[in-house]
Amino acid sequence: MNFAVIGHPIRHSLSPVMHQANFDVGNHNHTYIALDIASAHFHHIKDIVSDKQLDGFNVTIPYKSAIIPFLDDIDEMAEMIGAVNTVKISDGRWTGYNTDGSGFVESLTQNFNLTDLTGLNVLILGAGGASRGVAYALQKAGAAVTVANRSRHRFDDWSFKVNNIDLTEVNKQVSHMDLIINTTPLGMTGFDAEVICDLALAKQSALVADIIYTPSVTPFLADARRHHLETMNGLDMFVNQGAQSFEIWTGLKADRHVMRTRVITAL
Ligand code: SKM
Repeated sequence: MNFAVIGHPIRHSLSPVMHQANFDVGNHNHTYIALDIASAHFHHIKDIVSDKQLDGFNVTIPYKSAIIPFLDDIDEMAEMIGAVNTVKISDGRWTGYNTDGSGFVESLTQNFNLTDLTGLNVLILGAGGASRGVAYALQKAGAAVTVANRSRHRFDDWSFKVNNIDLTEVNKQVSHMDLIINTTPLGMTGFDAEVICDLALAKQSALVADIIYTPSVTPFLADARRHHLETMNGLDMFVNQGAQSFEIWTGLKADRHVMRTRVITAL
């Protein structure tokens, strides 16, 4: 089978090496390429995909919403999030899924041993596309989610309800949060390193996550560690979203361990 990741730019993507590692260990003869499509050509997506004879593909920035009008079907989670990162092609029909949020939720079990999220108080910093996926998946799993953003307008086009607050309110809410997640690009290599939440106010049992994995310890996670809080970065979310895509495409279990090791080597 043939797969790809579609985005622009796409050179930085670790999806091809990560998926190849899983194909190798499973003795699969599949291919996985990175396809850079400039926005002026995105409307040719159907022809590009059929030319490459793809059986499925991942979608990354900036096309996670733009792909939706080209789909024949969309899974409930992807529809609510308003973003698709996985497309499965079967008998010519395109079905869209979102594995980013569910990949994040899966990583909570792996890193924090968190299985039952019912009633968990979660604070999410940032209201971009990634935040939407993480917020919806957590809410669906039973967590009580609060999302903080500098501009409240960002919530206008969310298709599900979430408790939303202004960033200036964050420090009043931190003390009763069980899980605090950064989904802003702050702290990513090449971005501002500002920490926008005072973790000195967090309870001692609070878990702190960042969806960034370069650097592996963001200033936010370093701050959490200084306050002796348990932390996790975005590496497992990335691995899990890819593993879940493979599982949607093939119905087979992906080898997360091999995929993770390959990504760490590439980093
Ligand atoms: O959602 C994922 C996407 O499936 C692949 C990706 C990448 O290759 O960098 C990043 C995320 O957007």
